[in-house]
Amino acid sequence: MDTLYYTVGSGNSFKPALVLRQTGRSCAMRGIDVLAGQTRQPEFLAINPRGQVPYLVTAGGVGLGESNAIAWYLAEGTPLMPADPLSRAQALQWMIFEQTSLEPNISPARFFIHILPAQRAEHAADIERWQAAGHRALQVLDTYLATRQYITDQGYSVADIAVYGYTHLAAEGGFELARYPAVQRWMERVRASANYADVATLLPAV
Ligand SMILES: N[C@@H](CCC(=O)N[C@@H](CS)C(=O)NCC(=O)O)C(=O)O
Repeated sequence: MDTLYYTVGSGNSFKPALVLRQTGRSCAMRGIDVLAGQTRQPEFLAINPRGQVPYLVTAGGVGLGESNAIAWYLAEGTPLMPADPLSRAQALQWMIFEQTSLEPNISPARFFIHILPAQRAEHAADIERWQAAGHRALQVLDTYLATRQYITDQGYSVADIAVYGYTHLAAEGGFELARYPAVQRWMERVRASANYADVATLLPAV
């Protein structure tokens, strides 16, 4: 059986976990305590030398990192994977946008506001910068979603899950999502998808 290493509360770990849930694939789940430094310990570095979660080890012993790559792999051959070449390319386009414009801004702002608030003051300038860049990315997403239901032309897919991963946690990073009505309507559609479950349910505390 595959094994997914995850950490509690993480938008990145949430993505493959939701794909697993919505495809019904079975997978062993192993919680790693990032705040306690477990990703930097020799036991975990022997599994993933990059020291990050999520990380998938397949039943055949092959390791796979990067949340969107793991989600993509798990979605292959299921209704969550767009079938036609253009929709697959659209999915990749927005999954790369997620990793380059949304996640790098929403995730650290959320980390120092919501997860480690004791360090918020010393990162105030960074938080301001992350929020400004994150808002620009959310505006791009809102404009895109204003005229469509889902990320690709083929309906709900792995790309929606990837983009939703941190977008739906953005309020915890100080982002006012009321500014993005199309994003809000799309998030409602994601939450209404079959077998949806939230972060707390999918990523139990270690
Ligand atoms: N681009 C990576 C980012 C993964 C990442 O930043 N993981 C964090 C938790 S959300 C982590 O493992 N941090 C622990 C560390 O860097 O030691 C992905 O999408 O999977």
